[in-house]
Amino acid sequence: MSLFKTTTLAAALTTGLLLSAAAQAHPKLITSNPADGSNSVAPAKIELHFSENLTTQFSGAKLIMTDMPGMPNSPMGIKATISGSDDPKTMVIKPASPLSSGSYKVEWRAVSSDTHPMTGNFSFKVK
Ligand SMILES: [Cu+2]
Repeated sequence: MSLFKTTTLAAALTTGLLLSAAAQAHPKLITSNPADGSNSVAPAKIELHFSENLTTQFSGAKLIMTDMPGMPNSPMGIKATISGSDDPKTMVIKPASPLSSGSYKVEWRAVSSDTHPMTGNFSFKVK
């Protein structure tokens, strides 16, 4: 009984360690500028700061305008350049032309050294 419990606990600890090691290799979005839920003047660029160094050739993002004044729920892709940065944990989205007033969503895909793609999104508004 007590031996079984010890074994189970050891297995659980090992699994926990493996999971946390894998989780550490998976890029998570820490912050962005503009921030999720923000409402500000049009940014010249959007910066995404991740928890891990990005493998830029497999990472990317889509910028979508989700609402514009008078036209709710009319998603439209926005032309933008996606690139890395001097900081290997940062992804930069540069819209081809200034963002007009409306609501935007960024759908990101981030790949780090272990090649597993992580995805997520956040939204912001431009006044
Ligand atoms: Cu992984």
